[in-house]
Amino acid sequence: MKRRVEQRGRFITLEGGEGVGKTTNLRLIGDILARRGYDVLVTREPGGTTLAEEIREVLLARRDERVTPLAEALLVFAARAQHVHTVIEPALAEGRWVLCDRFTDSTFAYQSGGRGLDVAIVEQLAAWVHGTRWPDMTLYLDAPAGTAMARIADRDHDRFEGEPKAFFDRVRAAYRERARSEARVVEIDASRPLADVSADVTAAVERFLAGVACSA
Ligand code: Z5A
Repeated sequence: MKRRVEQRGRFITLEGGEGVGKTTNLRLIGDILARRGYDVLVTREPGGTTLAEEIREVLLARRDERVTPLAEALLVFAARAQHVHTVIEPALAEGRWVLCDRFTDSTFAYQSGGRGLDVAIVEQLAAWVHGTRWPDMTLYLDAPAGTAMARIADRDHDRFEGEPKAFFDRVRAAYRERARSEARVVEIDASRPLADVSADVTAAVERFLAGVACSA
């Protein structure tokens, strides 16, 4: 496959609660882009570098000590600072397309919506860590907490997955609020069968690619 020469890369993120199908659909998008000849980097948050993956383990480990919402947010943004500056920005500068499983919308949803941290603190940290860098498109996969949790019921629960349903209801409400207020966010009903969800994901990516072609 001949590689496309693009003037700049694009940054696409997938968001949503646990088990909604982010990882599954990220693979699908990666395949669509690769077939079109784009040079794709697939990554995730928290994570994407050795240090950031270590911070991820700290964040997800179940522990007796209560982790404050601010400490949690600072850990998330420490991982993000490393990831953005050593992986995401260099890849975009080379014209690569970056597909990322979660980004700062997750922090608004989990640390602010779920934990109750002041939105202004998340906004400040985001401005500090990644400035004006925001995804070009975000696909938000929406499903009621119970639906998605049932899909991952058989695996060991990390510190987040052990939270009560009310926590995930707040996370979902915060996501939906962001989906309404941010033009880059495309909301997809992920409570339906995977084939239907993936068809909508494919259509959204095709629309985005058409827009990129028009602006070239
Ligand atoms: N976190 C945070 O608090 N703040 C932040 O800023 C960031 C993250 C960035 C780890 O994230 C935790 O980090 C996360 C929030 C916190 N908390 N939790 N929990 P993660 O992304 O690694 O965790 P996750 O959301 O739990 O990932 P996941 O379980 O891999 O979910 P997923 O990627 O959305 O789902 P999947 O692996 O693609 O699918 C799960 C299963 O469902 C699988 O068997 C699929 O085949 C199946 N599936 C998928 N779609 C469907 C449909 N439509 N129907 C039926 N079955 C389906």
